[in-house]
Amino acid sequence: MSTSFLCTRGIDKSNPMTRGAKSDLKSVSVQYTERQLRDTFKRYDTNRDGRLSKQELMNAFASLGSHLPCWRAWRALQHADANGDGCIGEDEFGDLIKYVRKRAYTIK
Ligand SMILES: [Ca+2]
Ligand SMILES: [Ca+2]
Repeated sequence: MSTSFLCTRGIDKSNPMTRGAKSDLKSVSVQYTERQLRDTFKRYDTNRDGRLSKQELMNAFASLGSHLPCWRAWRALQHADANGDGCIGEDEFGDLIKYVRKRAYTIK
């Protein structure tokens, strides 16, 4: 746990993770912080089993404004479901959030 959660307000303009990715958005927009994304996805664990199913992921992505929540949920599972049970468990949650952060959803 070396990640600092301090100073996460505002837009991270020097994000080294966005190599090659065009992210110059025309309008002023604010990206979700990691904290906000975690809260959002946790909220969509509607059956409270501590894991996010594909359906729950879809609902979460839809709430983030994804145009293709079904496809996005599938991609997120491909990326973060390390043990292949079709859900995002607590161990895999960090990878899920990293994946979502790269998509750079913005608060509307
Ligand atoms: Ca669940
Ligand atoms: Ca899993």
